[in-house]
Amino acid sequence: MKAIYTMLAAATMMAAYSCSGSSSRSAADSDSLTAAQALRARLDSVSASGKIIFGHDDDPVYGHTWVGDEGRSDILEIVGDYPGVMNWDLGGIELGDSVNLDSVSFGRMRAEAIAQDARGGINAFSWHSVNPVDSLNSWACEDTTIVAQILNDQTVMARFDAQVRSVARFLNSLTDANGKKIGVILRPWHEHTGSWFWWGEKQCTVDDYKALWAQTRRIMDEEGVDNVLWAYSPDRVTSDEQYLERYPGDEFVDIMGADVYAYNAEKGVDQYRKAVAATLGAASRAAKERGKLVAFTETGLEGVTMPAWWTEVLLPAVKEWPAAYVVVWRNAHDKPGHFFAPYPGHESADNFKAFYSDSTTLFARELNNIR
Ligand code: BMA
Repeated sequence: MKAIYTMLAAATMMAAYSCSGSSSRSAADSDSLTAAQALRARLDSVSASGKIIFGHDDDPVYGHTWVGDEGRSDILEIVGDYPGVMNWDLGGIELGDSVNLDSVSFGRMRAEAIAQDARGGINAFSWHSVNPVDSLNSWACEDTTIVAQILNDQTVMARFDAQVRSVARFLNSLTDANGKKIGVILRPWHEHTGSWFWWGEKQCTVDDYKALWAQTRRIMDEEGVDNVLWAYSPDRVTSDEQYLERYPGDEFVDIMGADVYAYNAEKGVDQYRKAVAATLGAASRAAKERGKLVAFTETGLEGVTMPAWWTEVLLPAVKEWPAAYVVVWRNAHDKPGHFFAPYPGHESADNFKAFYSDSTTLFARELNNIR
């Protein structure tokens, strides 16, 4: 499989390099690209334009006060447009469940991801997977041997293999109206610079973390997954060295991401700005050296408790640290204070309209014109 993987990597690199010379490709050109390469070319065009795509987790499947309706979205109801990126979480697919850890059915997720692609939007996937040792959830991190067991214990490796294959099957099933696979972003083993997941910093060694990526990729390649851009996304770091300490390697990663949350409103803004500068700054520098994309893979202020957060905090941050897209986390319907985007009537909704109108931000409608 090494050979296939190397060929894929080389093809991706070629697409990346040829795209950097011209910011857009003709439709005829894009027919010869894999779905992943076409998505890479689009994101390169976005980056070259200096704009940033706004994204929201689980956007059209539930909002602050509703769940399961069709054709709804808290963002749509405020600005009349869908987010350009939708994030989805695959946690639970490895158990064979029909719904994910937040009760979103995988059938609906597939349909919404395909609809998002059809409207010109982009889909990203995270994976809060259970561990393959005792099936405890991602946050159960007392056992610091899980990753080592995946790599060294045949039985655990076989279970892990099956888990990754379940993700591969889902990603391979994302096809458009012509039966062609759609290009998506996958962001496995995220926030590994923290220690709150079983793949976290205190839960595995540097080498084992890198090997986890290599195993994941090997299995996905075996399954023929060729429609994925891979995103690496440390949580906040304080140095470029820390950002790259567990970087699995250029052959495994297309997007240098950063997950940085704001912890409270006014008081925490300075600290947030510094954390964004350190982490997204590290991502930018690493991406520039390696010819990769940059993305602000997760951010937000829980409860958006600062009415002008969008134009006074997030917008300046992404203008200072350009990235292809920025994703805010979900608007939970069953946890009243757990939301990261506004909803109609929320005190930051008007400010979000100004964020939407800013020439820097891209939502689905405008993104549809960037091909
Ligand atoms: C976390 C929280 C949880 C959720 C998980 C996966 O950040 O939002 O409530 O289950 O993400 O989406």
